[in-house]
Order: sequence, then structure tokens, then C-alpha cells
Amino acid sequence: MKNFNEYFLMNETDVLDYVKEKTDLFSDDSDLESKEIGDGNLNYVFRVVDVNSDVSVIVKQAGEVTRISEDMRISIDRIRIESNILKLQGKHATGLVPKVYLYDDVMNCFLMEDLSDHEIMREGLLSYKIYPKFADHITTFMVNTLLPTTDVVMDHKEKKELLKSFINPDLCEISEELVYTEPFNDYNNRNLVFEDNKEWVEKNIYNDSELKLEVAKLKFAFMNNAQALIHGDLHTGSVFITEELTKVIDPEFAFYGPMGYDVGNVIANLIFAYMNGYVNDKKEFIEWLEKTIEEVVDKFKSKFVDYWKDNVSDIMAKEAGFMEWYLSEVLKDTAGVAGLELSRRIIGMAQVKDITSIEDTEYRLFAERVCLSLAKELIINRDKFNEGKHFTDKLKENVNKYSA
Ligand code: SR1
Ligand code: MG
Repeated sequence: MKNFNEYFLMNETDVLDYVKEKTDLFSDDSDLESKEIGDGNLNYVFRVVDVNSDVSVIVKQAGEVTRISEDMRISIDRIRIESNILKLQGKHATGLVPKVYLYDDVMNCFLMEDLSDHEIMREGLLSYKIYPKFADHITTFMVNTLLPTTDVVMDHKEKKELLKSFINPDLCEISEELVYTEPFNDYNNRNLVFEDNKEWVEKNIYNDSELKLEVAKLKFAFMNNAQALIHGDLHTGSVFITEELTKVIDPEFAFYGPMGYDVGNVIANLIFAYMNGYVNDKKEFIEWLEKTIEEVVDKFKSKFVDYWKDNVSDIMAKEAGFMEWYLSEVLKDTAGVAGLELSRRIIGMAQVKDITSIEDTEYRLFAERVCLSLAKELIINRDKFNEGKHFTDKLKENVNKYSA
């Protein structure tokens, strides 16, 4: 048996020895099996189960290169960030994230609650499943994890300490490149544009200088607005879900940034599911998504206001009109980021199955152009999206435009 005093990348067998050595979760007569189940772009995820008792655990380990590309070397410190933020989010939003059992700074891994009775939300959405409680759960998660980490609520010195411990340069660089830069110029020559859409993207995205100026403004806000401790990658692949329960996972991109980054990501990824449902004629599904997109915005706003009123601590933040101004800035960022996420998942290197699984070329082009045209409006006119309906009206307007 290997010892675990020096870092190496574990395989399925190593993980069995690891959990026996490091935890008392399993009894001596346990019969353990392990399987690598990770399907993300970065890390390795193992499920270990005792076939006799059904007790199980997840082991997540960071490798020194990413799974999506061996050329991308990123700090394995991301696993410390992920396990620490999960613990913090568990305090602020109890029941909405998995429990963390152990963090190991040598093996750069952590152990957490197994959620195998849940399903990755993107997969469920690809089977047109409806999750009636999602909007309520995700807005509680966002308000309860974002607002308490701001200067509005927190002691300012404590906030700065927290900010220091969540400095995450490598992962931020990935977002700065993949979200805020490459989709608009392909300067690293690794965008994955659907062949039949190349000319359209060239003309309508790469050559639109008004759009690129607005993206530049958003990029510098992402890098400089240390507003809240954000999840940093809140798409539907970062959510484990059932009809009743929602658990947010994979916060390795967490850092102090603009809170609209999280809200905008949620909205954009619901729009991808909507477009997939639309081209596959799933009426009930897209009606639920339309309502859900609206509720994500509107419930976020009302819960934000309630949380603010109960918890604001900074004396200047209590000035009349300040909360309204602050929230309108968050909503502006939300719209801008929704537009960025819609763009980068269609043009950039990290794509989403909701769109890439559309086999019919005409439908795929339709879905892509609706998303990209909507994206441009969200980015350029981001101050005009401050209610849920503003998002769905524009979505439907673009659907109608390209259906014609
Ligand atoms: C190199 S990682 C590519 C993407 O996967 C993650 O989930 C993030 O969204 C990142 O941008
Ligand atoms: Mg992830």
C-alpha cells in the first residue's frame, strides 16, 4: 500500500486505501468499491461505496494539469479553496451544499457527502425534467452566501482577511480568458465555433467594436470589484438536484468578485436548456423554464432586499437610496454576465451539451444565433434588465426573430 505523505494523483485502487487509512467511515468488514465519476474539466472525483452497508463518500482530488487540456497547469491550491468555501457556504446556506468531512493539504483532496441520489442538473434538463423548487433554492443559496460576505454586512477588516484567503489567481485567469476575452477575438486560436456559424460569428461578434468595448468594461469589473465571495462557476453542471432538493457543488473558482457573476451564470444556463427544449418542442418544459428564469431574478431581488434590511451593518450603506443603487448595479452585472456566458459557451473552448447535442444543423444554428443575439443585447444594454420578465421578453423576441 502506498503511503499518503507525499502528493501523487490517485487511481481507483489508491482511493480505497486512502479512505481506509484516513477516515473511520467504514467498518473493518466493509467491502469497498471505488469508481472515478468526474465529468468536469478540471478535477478527479471518486465515489467509494461499501457494498455491504451502502455507506459511501466522495473523494475529490486536484491534478496539476486540467482534464480539458494538458497544456493548462493550474494551482492545486484550488482544492483548499473549494473545501473551505463549501464549509462556509454550508454555514450560510445550510442544506444547499454537500457536507465536507476532511481536507488533506498533502494529497490535495477532500472528502464530502455522496449525493448519488441526486442528478447533475444539466443532465436532468437534457431529459426535460422539471425542478419546481429550483428557483426558490438557488435564490436562497445566492442571497445567503453572497450578501453576508460583502462590506455591507461584514466587518470590513474581517472581510479583507477572508478576501486574502480566497485569492485564486489561476482559476480567475481561466475565467478572464475563457469568459471575458477569447469569445470576442479568438486571440489564443482555440475557440470552437460551429462550422456553419463561423462567418456569422466573425461578422457579428469578432467585428463588433461596440460589443467588445462593453466586454472590456465588464472584464475589469470582474477583476477589480471585490464585492462578495462568489461561487464563480454557477452553471447547471455545478448543481446536484432532485425534485425536492438542490445542492450546489464545484466552487473551485470562488474568489471575491461581483455577485452578478453567479446570478448571470444561472440565468444563461437556464436559457441554454430553454433553447434545447424549444428546438425539441418540449412545451411544458420551456414554460417552466420561462417562469423559472423570471423567478430567479425576481426572487433574488426580493430576498436580497429582505436580507439587506435585516443585516446591513455599515452606517453609510444605510443611507436612503443606497440599497436600491447597489442592487441595480448587481442586476446590471447579472445581465452582462448572462450575455458573456451565453457567448462563451457557444464560441469558446468550454461548451455546453444543451447546445452541442442539437444534431440538426438548422436547429443548432437557430439556437446559437438566438443565444448570441440575446447575449449582445444583455451585454450592451445591461442597464435595461432589472426584472425577470425583461430577460424572458428579450429571449422570446429573439426566438421569434430567428424563427421567421
Ligand atoms: C479549463 S476549465 C473550462 C471551464 O470549465 C469550468 O467548469 C469553468 O466553467 C471553466 O471556464
Ligand atoms: Mg466545475
